[in-house]
Amino acid sequence: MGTDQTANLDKILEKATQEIPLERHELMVLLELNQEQDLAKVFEAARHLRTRYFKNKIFSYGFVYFSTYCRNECAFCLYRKSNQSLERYRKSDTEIMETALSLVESGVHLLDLTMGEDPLYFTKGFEPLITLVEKIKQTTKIRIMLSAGVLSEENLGKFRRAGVDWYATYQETHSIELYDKLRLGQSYEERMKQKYVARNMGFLIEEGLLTGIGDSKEDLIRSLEEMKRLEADQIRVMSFIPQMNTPMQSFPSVPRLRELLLIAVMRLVFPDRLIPASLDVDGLNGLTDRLNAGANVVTSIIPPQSGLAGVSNHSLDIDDGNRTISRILPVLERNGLVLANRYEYDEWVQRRQ
Ligand code: SAM
Ligand code: MD0
Ligand code: SF4
Repeated sequence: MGTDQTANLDKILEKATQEIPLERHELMVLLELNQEQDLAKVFEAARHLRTRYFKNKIFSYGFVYFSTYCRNECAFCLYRKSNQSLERYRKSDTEIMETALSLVESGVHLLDLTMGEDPLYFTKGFEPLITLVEKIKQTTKIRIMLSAGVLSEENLGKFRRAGVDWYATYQETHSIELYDKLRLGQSYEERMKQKYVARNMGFLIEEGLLTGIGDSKEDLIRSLEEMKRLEADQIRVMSFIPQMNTPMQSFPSVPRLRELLLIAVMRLVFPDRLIPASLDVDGLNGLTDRLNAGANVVTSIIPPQSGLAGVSNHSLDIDDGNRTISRILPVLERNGLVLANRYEYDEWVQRRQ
């Protein structure tokens, strides 16, 4: 970078630090960075903003992928319907409850109840799941996120009344053209609309991106604008991990720095929001980099030997216990961070509701 460009980057970061909204051309400058010393400056500014809103406190989410059956054909996903090369599971109510209790006991702040768009629920109804969610809520009082795909307004309402706090459905991209190549046969509009419907019902909303799936810098800027319009409470980006026996199994990969830079840019644009560092992408080894980039929630905590899978990495770090609170604590400590208590997380959610 020449002197002028360095001065320009410093100016952009100063503006972000003062929380003056960045313009498109400024976001473009950030997204084009690839030199280590420039990235280090962006990460530092991101951490500075995180500290302003969250001090050194980090939140943590338990992940319960209770059914890997799915009626959809997402080109990037291992669990797409036509992939017959994997054994699927659907956990019983008792198993889900046991997992929920053990995660809460271990100290997570929220349970993320996730499934593929399991045809069983979509044809026979969500009543059993709604009853179970109600029971988990009453027993543990934990915050709950539902990641079950695109639900009808009626079902969303029932889950909200049963005590679900968050609704998560990631658009992956806000380029409609690219979306159509990724979420094959699924309506862009409908998926987007349900997030607004859910928000109006009082859910907190998580929006998410996949990077390394053919997304351009312009697409990413559009995504940031859509996230702003949606007023998403939690925003994420994950690197695409190629999956065997899927249409994108040989898709060329992009360097991890792209995800890290995006985490940092998200923090600059949305300083007071929650931004995950997912253990699902690079396991425990990838946690420090994501925290350094400005993330403030560790997601995809999974109890070992529970027979539960991840998504982008279906088994990495699970059975050896690396996706647990006790293993993340030393990593937080090494980075000058601590785990928040449940009360602090509840307070944050309450303020946004
Ligand atoms: N079935 C629900 C849905 O699609 O909204 C919820 C679970 S889905 C498996 C959760 C997210 O996992 C997807 O939205 C996508 O962002 C992510 N994911 C799926 N396959 C992935 C892959 N190969 N690499 C990285 N992330 C992936
Ligand atoms: C995670 N593997 O948090 C989970 C998943 C779905 N709401 C979340 C992608 O990384
Ligand atoms: Fe199904 Fe979700 Fe995977 Fe798409 S991303 S195939 S909806 S589990």
